[in-house]
Amino acid sequence: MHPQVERTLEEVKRRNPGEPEFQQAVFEVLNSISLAVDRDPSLADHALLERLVEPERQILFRVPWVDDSGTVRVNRGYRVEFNSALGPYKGGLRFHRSVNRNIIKSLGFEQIFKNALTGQSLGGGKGGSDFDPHGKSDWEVMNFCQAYMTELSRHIGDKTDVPAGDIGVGQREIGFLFGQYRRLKNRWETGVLTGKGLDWGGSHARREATGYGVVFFAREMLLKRGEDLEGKIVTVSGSGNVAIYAIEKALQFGAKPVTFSDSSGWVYDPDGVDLDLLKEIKEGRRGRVAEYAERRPRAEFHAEGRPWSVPCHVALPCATENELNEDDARELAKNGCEIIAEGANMPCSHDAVEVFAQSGILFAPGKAANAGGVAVSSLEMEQNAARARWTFQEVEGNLAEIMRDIHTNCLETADEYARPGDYVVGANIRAFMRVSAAMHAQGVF
Ligand code: NDP
Ligand code: 2IT
Repeated sequence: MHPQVERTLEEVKRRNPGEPEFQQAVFEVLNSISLAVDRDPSLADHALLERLVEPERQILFRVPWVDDSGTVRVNRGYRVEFNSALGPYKGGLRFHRSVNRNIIKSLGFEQIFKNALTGQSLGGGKGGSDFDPHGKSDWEVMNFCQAYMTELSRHIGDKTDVPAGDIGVGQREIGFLFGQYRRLKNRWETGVLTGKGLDWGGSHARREATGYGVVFFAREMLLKRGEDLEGKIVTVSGSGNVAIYAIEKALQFGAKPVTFSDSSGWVYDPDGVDLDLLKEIKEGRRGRVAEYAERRPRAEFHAEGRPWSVPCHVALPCATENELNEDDARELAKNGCEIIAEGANMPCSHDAVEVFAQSGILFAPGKAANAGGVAVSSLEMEQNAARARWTFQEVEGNLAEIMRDIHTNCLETADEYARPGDYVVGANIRAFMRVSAAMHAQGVF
């Protein structure tokens, strides 16, 4: 590793103790960037790396709200505005009990590079809260969202920082957040949030974008090997926004998705996922995946373990970080898996990624493979600015092209650095070149 890069990493560890996911995210990126700095040390001039790993701004706030029994509850709210060299801070909001500063910083850091890969004018940020939406009524979720936005509204805006959804934040939450923002500002400023409903500033295909994009990307990987998705067995984890629409697009391409999961366990359906049933349970009723297995003759529900023991050609982890470890990776390799594309952010552990490399499994990191969500968010912002509404086909066509371009750019950059087929190196260096050029051009800040 280049000494300057190594020093930066050491400093990150020293200054961010007890933040393993953030350190992991920085390590993954700097490990690749080191190759570029070896070739051109001036890339690291003016403390560029030290500035890159330090968020421009971190906002931490109290969120008091009242539950259905009249009890006052207190959560923590976060927004990390990491880097705005390429555009307004952009990235999702996560509501999950595991949320803390470490998680939000790691996601915000990843987002800088993901957003750069889309080719659009987007900086990177992330936010959220340790609020747990499971088991809460709609009123409680609304009360919480209103309280959260009351503080967040001071920091965001269509030209400053534009949040969207992530785990635990879907269209219901975006609606409550947007309503409160409007109430506070008295402005129809649709570009302040993305993932909105179609009739109030949303874009066609934003709901589908991340999952569809992951499958477009995985298909590009297969096409490069002279194969296609038709007839391929696909294992998926998660059963939220990303997983459901990855399953939908895989089915449209003639593949056979056979698994999904949630925090209660996972399901294997050897007959292929019945998407209508899955949507009815997860989108319609916010139910548990075990209900699916009760209604399909050959489907199995497993409370323990993970879907990665099921033989497949393509695996799409679409739930959460570090949900696929070294042992899972060995199991996938043993069963002949050819391709892994991350729908979630950082679902594969560092050791798992090493196993993929040793086993010849092609691996696409989330910052490339799941960039379709934020890319369509940017298209939503474009439509908001122009007061326009594009058709589903137009947006989906744009998304397919963006994913194709990201795939080509990753491979081209990997080739330039003599690492053919290494999507991790390709994605990290390609994105870094864009961000670092903008930071150098705009002076020390
Ligand atoms: P959702 O909240 O819609 O769904 C998350 C799914 O993952 C649910 O099935 C949930 O189970 C499961 N899950 C969450 N945490 C855990 C856990 N600790 N253990 C087991 N299962 C878990 O979120 P999304 O689909 O939007 O997000 C999924 C992943 O994709 C995240 O990593 C997110 O950062 C990433 N992503 C999302 C994008 C988007 O546009 N939404 C864009 C790019 C990446 P349960 O139902 O039990 O909670
Ligand atoms: O991780 C992600 O890219 C997202 N949650 C979507 C971000 C966005 O701004 O659309």
